[in-house]
Amino acid sequence: MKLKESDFTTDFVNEIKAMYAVDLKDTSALEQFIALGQLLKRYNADNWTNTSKGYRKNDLKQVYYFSIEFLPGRLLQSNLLNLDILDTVSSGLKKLGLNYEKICQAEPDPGLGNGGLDRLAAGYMDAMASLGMAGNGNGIRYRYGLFKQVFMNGYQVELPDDWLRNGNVWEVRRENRACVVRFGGHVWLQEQADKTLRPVYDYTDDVLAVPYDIGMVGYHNGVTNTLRLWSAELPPSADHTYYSQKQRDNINDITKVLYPDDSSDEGRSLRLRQEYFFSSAGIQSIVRHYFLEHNNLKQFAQKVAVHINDTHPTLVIPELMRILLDEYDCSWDVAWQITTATMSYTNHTIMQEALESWPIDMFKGLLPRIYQIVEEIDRRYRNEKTPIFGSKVVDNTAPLGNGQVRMAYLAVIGSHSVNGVAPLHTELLKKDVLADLYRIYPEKFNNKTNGIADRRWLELANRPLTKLIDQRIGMNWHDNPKQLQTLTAFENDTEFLHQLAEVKLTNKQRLAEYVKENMNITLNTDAIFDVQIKRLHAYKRQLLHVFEIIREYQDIKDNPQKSVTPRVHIFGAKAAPSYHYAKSVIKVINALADLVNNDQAIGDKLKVVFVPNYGVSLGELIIPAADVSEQISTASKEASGTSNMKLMTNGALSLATLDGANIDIVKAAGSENEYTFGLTSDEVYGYYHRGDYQAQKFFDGNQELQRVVNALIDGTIPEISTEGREIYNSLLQYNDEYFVMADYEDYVAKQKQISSDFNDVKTWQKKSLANIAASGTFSADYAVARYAEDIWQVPFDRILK
Ligand code: 26V
Repeated sequence: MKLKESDFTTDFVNEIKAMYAVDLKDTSALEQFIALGQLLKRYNADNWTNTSKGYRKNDLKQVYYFSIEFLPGRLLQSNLLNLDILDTVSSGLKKLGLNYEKICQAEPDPGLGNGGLDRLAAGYMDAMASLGMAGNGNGIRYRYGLFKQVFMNGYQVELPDDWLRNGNVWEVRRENRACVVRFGGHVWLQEQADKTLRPVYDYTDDVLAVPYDIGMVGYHNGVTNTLRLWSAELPPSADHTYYSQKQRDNINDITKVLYPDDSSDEGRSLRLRQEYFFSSAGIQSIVRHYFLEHNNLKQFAQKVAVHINDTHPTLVIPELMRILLDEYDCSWDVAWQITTATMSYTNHTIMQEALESWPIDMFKGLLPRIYQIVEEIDRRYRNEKTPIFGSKVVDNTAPLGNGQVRMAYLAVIGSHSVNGVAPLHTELLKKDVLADLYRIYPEKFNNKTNGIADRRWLELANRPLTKLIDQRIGMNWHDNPKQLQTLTAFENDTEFLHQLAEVKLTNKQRLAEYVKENMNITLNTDAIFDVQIKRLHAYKRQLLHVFEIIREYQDIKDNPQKSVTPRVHIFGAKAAPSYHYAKSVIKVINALADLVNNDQAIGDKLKVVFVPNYGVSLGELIIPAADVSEQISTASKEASGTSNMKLMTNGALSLATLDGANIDIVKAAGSENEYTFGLTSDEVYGYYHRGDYQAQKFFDGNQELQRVVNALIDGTIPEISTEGREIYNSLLQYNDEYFVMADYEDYVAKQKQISSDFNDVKTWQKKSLANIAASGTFSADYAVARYAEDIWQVPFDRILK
């Protein structure tokens, strides 16, 4: 949009006056942020209305991306960037004597997700709007987001994330679009005059689903799509229904708090209620919207695509069936044809523990009509497939089995497309996790490698690098990130490589200031900033990184005179509150940090920083400052990873196993520009098949490793006797489930190589440049374009080169 700076400052001052009735100088940064958000919403109101009107007028096919979590990050800067008024607004605010940075930081970062599929979903919302695609998000407006992490005596403590305390300036409550979602009660089928059966519901618990819409602003294209988040409320009691306190609590609880990703916990009926709540509300609103422009169901699947982001929204399948059967009198076959043609599903993990299933008794009690429909899906599936594939295969893949409703199987059976998120992951789905279903429906399976919101992670998070790139190759890459590739022309340009190093230093200084201010640790910005930021999980192997730190520590202590390349090891990671092992690793890292950071003999050579409360905003600070990107999961376990892509585009070199999208990163940037190590996925599976992995052997064969592992239990690291022993036992007594011992030697060799290579600044920066240049292919714009073309069949108007 066009905006004159002077118009902006006048508008802003007026907004402040209208909202707070005080002078500008008497407002807080938070108030300034809220006023600015309000003003932007007004500036953008026509775009938002015209976008949805345009979709309706042209009867465009719409995508509805269902995800139980969205992790959008702060929206102020990205809205300013996408509206093309970032410079005008920031300089206008400066003219008014205000601190633009502070205003940005006053925005609460909504933590409405755990970190994997949810950040991906938010990035895809941005990409859909930026491609000019009719894409809508559908999720839950949690009153409390993912817990806030603090450390007390090195232990993780979880505090509530009260992100809505001051309201959410970006949202619009749309009470007139509310709908009722029914739980429990009894359902019976009543014969109608025309002999058809209709379900009748008695004694249901009704919940009102109220949508809150957030505008998803497209990049420089005037498009604003909608992310719709549902909130559970008491239904209006026109008939003076009485609700007990318990009933009120039950309703309010549905959207009260986001579940942390410990989905191995079975039997959480509240989670199942959350899943049906937003699936049902979303599908009801889609059907209602469809019938604004159509008077029969013939075109439904040509006009609507529903995407199931992991299994949590799988109940959209029986819910759409329910509406088509019960409210529109469709035959089963017609309803099933429409439903499967509409639905598509992404799987995000091969971890068995995370494959959702619900005990039938719980499911039936909570969702009696939906259960009847799932039963019928199951019955027809068995009837159709058993003669062809035999009862063993069909038993293993049917929606109902072992007393459970198996969500992933239901999702595959009820969709026309199933995708993994990196080539290796998709192959493993076919060969292992969903192998029997792949035999039955080979045509449904496809890969869609993940992508990241590069405008957020590069243009916004790393302004100095963006400026430098713009100076060299112009701005075309902002629309077509693959054009970053043209940067390779400068791979031998000493001046440019020097400037790249300067940019990195600036970003490291910015991070060092934060760490000094918040953690009182002084960082040496000449050191290698070695970064591992992701959830804490055994398979992600933060422990292997810990081993390297112990090794470096012991090496410096043994050889005080030896010259070393200084290192700063940076961690950011939340552990699920009930994940005992992960919490032990956190304690160990914090104890190790205390030991190392306070040892005079270590000084500047080694520091360990565990930044508490890692999330999108901290990522924006840490990622641009990274030299090394730790992507060290056990091969085959990380479906894709996306921090690997974010770090790559900011010029970090990957230290990586051949897992998930690391494989594709190495391919794109060239293996000479990354550090790969460790068992391959085939080797890991080889151990599984033979059953002959022996951690003890690796331990016995390597004295250095023995010393490192013993540091967990011999008092080297103070105050970890319980946690250290527990981890020690997980390795030697329980045979090291994630092959840490097997990969140790190779990992350490690559770490040593890094320490040596880092000193050759020019060669290092050349490698860094190769990463930046090759990173454009991992932009979410391309990923979403592939979904649009192959799965959703929806048009978009940005031309991608
Ligand atoms: C994993 C596990 C592992 C063990 C115990 C319980 C549990 C619960 C949840 C999960 C992961 C859930 C799905 C998820 O977020 N997957 C992540 O999706 C990202 C986007 O596709 C992908 O980059 C990550 O590799 C993948 O872990």
